[in-house]
Parts: sequence; C-alpha cells; structure tokens
Amino acid sequence: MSDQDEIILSELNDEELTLQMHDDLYDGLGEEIVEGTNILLGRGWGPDKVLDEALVEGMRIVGIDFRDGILFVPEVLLAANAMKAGMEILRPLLAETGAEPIGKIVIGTVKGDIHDIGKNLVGMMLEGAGFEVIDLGINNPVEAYLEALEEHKPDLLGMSALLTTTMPYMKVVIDTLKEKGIRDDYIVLVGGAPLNEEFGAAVGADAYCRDAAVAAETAQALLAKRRLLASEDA
Ligand code: B1M
Repeated sequence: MSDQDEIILSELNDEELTLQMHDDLYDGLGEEIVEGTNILLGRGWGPDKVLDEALVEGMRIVGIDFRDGILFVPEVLLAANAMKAGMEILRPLLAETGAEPIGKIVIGTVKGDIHDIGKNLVGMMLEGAGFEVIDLGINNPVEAYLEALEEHKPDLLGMSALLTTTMPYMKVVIDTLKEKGIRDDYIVLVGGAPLNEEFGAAVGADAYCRDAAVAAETAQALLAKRRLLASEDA
C-alpha cells in the first residue's frame, strides 16, 4: 500500500486537507481532488474559498515547478485535469444566482494557445455574477470570434492568453473589429498571466483583468456605465 492510500482525507483538519490537496493536484489525482473539494464544502467552506485556497493555490505551485523544469507537460496536464474535476463541482455553486442574465459575454482563448483553466474560471465567475457566458474554448482565430459576435450579439468580448507568443493576437482581433467598424459595439476585456494594464491599453482593449474576480467586477461596472451613457443619449 502506498503512502497516498493510507491518507484518509476526511480525517485531516482543514489546513492539513488543503495542503494535501495541493499535493494531490501536483500528483494529478483527480478523484482525491473531487473528494477533498466535497469534504471542504461539507464543512461549510464557500466555493470561492475552496477554489482560491485549495485549487488555485495548488495550481500556482505546479506553475512554479513547471517554470523551473521540475515538472513537464504530461504532469502539468494531469494536474490541470485534476483541477478541472474540482472546478466542475464548484461551477454550479459559483453560478447559483437564479436571476435573469444581466448581460452576455463571448469568451475564448486566442489562436495558438491551449491554456483554458484561467479562462474557465473567469467564465464561472461571470456566470456567478449573473452573465450568460458563451465559451468558445481554446485556439480561436479571429474568424471564430467574429462568427460568435455575429451569432450571439453579446455585450462583451473576453479574450485570454497565457503565452507571450500568443498575447499579441489580441491586437489582431481588436484591429479586425476596428476595420469592420464594430469595435465599439462591444466592451472588450483581456486577461492572462503574462498581460498587464499597459498591454491591455496598447492593444485597444477596454480593460485588462488581473483575475477572475476582477473580470466579473469589471464586466459589471463597464456594462452599467455603458447602459447609463446609452440611456442619457436616448
Ligand atoms: Co503552459 N505555460 N505551456 N501549459 N502553463 C505557462 C503559461 C508558463 C508561464 C509556464 C512557465 O514556464 N512558467 C509558460 C509560458 C511562458 C511564456 O509565454 N513566457 C508555459 C508554456 C511555455 C507552455 C508550453 C509552450 C510548454 C511546451 O509545450 N513546451 C505549452 C504551450 C501550449 C499552447 O498553448 N500552444 C504549454 C502547455 C501547457 C499545458 C497543456 C501542459 C497546461 C494547460 C492545460 C490547460 O489549460 N487545460 C499548461 C499549464 C497548466 C500552465 C501553467 C502551469 C498554469 C496555467 C494555469 O492554469 N494557471 C502556467 C504557469 C503559470 O501561469 N503559473 C503555464 C492557473 C489559472 C487559474 O491562472 O491562467 O493565469 P491563469 O488565469 C487567471 C488570470 O490570468 C486571469 O484570471 C484567471 C483566474 O484568476 N485570466 C483572465 C486568464 N484569462 C483571462 C481572460 C479574461 C480575464 C482574466 O478575459 C476577460
């Protein structure tokens, strides 16, 4: 029997369980992540606290060792899948508002980039804030964004990029919207670990969002502002 088998998650206290979940995420153990997530929720933890302290923090540690060449793509993929298994449990809880959508957003990771954990989190937080979220997934060329904007007529467009090589593609999308004369029909939000405010402004986005919570707040604030301006003009 391995050490892992001997650990009974439900017998750990909150702090031990959180640390164990960081290890389990690191080891890509999806079933254990699901179990730990359910245990913390059962102990009265809010879904946002489980997400931040158990899952996102665990993924941050994975990221450091990936950067330092201690972990490689296959291990990180397993960790990502374990994280997703936990996020699937939290998704409905984070989205539980029951109210009519306050607005609509199309969101997707840009062409050449297959990172989607952060983008999925942003989608969940936006759902939780009352938005209808149309998720285009990963590796989206400009045509995919244009098609979705045409089809869904959202209030906002969100783009995610995790690579320094793919982040410039956001400008390609925004410039295409400008060329087509539809840039101002949408509030454009951008995000992803390598971006910053300066970059967001340089590519012509309405805002750069540091994390999922900021994305939800910014979407609400900019949409409210736009609606107020529209009602004053009317
Ligand atoms: Co990749 N990867 N990866 N990776 N990966 C990074 C990004 C990297 C920083 C790792 C490192 O070296 N430290 C590095 C990029 C370096 C750079 O560009 N300078 C890197 C690399 C190099 C690569 C490959 C090229 C590796 C290779 O093949 N040699 C390759 C590229 C593949 C491709 O995309 N074409 C690759 C592949 C992968 C995996 C497939 C193994 C896996 C992705 C699995 C998946 O997503 N389904 C993976 C992962 C998991 C990571 C790290 C470890 C974790 C990313 C993550 O999920 N973070 C990452 C290291 C790191 O970031 N620390 C790394 C957790 C997530 C919650 O945070 O995504 O930042 P984040 O999202 C946040 C905010 O940024 C913001 O809100 C989110 C939630 O708070 N946000 C938005 C994100 N999108 C937003 C959109 C918005 C608003 C806010 O719109 C409105």
